[in-house]
Amino acid sequence: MSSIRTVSIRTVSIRTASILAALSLFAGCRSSSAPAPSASAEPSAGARAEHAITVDATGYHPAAVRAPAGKPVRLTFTRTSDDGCGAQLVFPTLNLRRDLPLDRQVSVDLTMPASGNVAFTCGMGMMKGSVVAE
Ligand SMILES: [Cu+2]
Repeated sequence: MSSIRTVSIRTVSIRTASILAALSLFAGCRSSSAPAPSASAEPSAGARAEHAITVDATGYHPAAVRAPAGKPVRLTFTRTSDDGCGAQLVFPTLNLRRDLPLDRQVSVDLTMPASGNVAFTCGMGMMKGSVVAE
């Protein structure tokens, strides 16, 4: 009986923490990035390509994803392991760097080039992944 109660309380507090984390992450993005474009700028946001990428001690999964050339794409990274050095995410050609807190989703929006790919790495350039324009 008491163990059941403990489990349910834990579940609720984890959920609350996740929500708070998501809210603070959102607020952090807003304050740290350049002025946000107007909300009406992307009427076709629902059609945007999206990929979820998991980061663990061995690298990015999947390490390569595809996105339509010249179009916006959203990559949502979740780091699931404290081993390895995935805590920082770098897009060298975009001059973009993000922290990846453990077990939290971090989304990166970018626009694909007309051809080629956009590479991303860990903070030290050891683990590598890419988005291939197609
Ligand atoms: Cu590294």
